[in-house]
Amino acid sequence: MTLGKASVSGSKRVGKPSQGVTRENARRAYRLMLEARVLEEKLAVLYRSGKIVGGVFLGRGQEALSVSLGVHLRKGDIYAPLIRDQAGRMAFGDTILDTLRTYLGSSLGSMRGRDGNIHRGRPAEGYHAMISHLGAMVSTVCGGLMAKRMRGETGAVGATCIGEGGTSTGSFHEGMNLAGVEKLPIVVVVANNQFSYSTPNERQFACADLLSRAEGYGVMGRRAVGNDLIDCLGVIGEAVSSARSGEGPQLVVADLLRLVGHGEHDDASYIPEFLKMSPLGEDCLDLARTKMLEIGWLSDDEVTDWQKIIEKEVEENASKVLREPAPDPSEEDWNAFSSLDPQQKQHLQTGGRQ
Ligand SMILES: Cc1ncc(C[n+]2csc(CCOP(=O)(O)OP(=O)(O)O)c2C)c(N)n1
Ligand SMILES: [Mg+2]
Repeated sequence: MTLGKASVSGSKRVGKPSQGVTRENARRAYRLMLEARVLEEKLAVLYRSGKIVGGVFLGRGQEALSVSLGVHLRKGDIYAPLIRDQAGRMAFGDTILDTLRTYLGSSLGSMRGRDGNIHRGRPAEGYHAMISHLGAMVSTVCGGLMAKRMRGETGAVGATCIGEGGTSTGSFHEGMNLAGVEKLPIVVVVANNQFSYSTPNERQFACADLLSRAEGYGVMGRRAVGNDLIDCLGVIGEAVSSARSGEGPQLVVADLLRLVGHGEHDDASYIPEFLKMSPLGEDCLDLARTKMLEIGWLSDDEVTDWQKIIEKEVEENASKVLREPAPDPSEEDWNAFSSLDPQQKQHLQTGGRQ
């Protein structure tokens, strides 16, 4: 299938590793998916026990897609994750410890206890802090890439993920249009989980297929099977390497289902049973494990060991963070940035006076 300026692929690639799918990165991706799943299960427990103030939004069912973008990025790239991207975040270097510190409001975390969940980032490292207003992150990635271009830096890719509902916003359109006009090396992954909170797709957009939007923006469009790790790794790997080699923006659309509510406060009772029972409703972790066992890229013993190691790490970190200090208003400098280098800090404290 051809859309935009390139051919579109959604074919299964099990047993036929393509660029972007190797035993090594599939194993790394699977382990990161497992880490994200176990960590998010703990976050849900902490939320229900009243230890987390604010919303908890999980990526259960979307880990394969999310991690596939994260594992193809490297140092120097820009990554702007969205609410269901714990797996991608971890692939880009986020840690179990810092995630827990952010959710539990520890002053020792990268957000110094000022954010309660998903707006954490390390802008200096290309890890953009999420803006809640949907669609806005396409523009921040475009801005980061334009800055690199103006500084003469080459070889970097910018990437972000968005839900299908977010593609209905004006910001998404403006960002995609800018990316297309400037031929920026950006990869935008649309996680089409069929619902925007409780609004189904037929109330969200009128085009038959979100992928057809790629043509309108003049960018390459690709389709991935959203809950199939091997397919996602292959399709997104190709998208990232096309963007990196100067072929311009890439729009990847992947169908899947979130296997939880919009947030932990939502029971998702509006998702019909037939969708849950359809291939979209299959758990990407189960699918990945079955396929990787089949082709000999994983063993049952390894999965059991990894699970135990991760559970221990999550439990130990949670106990430690629960004992860490909350922010102290009297010690707060109230600067807008979560982390400042010493020079920035001095500049802000002295108002630029030496
Ligand atoms: C511009 C804007 N409108 C509304 C919201 C509130 N909101 C946050 S997430 C969400 C649903 C988003 O749906 P979708 O983009 O499909 O992503 P999903 O939650 O399904 O992963 C809404 C309406 C927002 N953050 N920004
Ligand atoms: Mg959605």
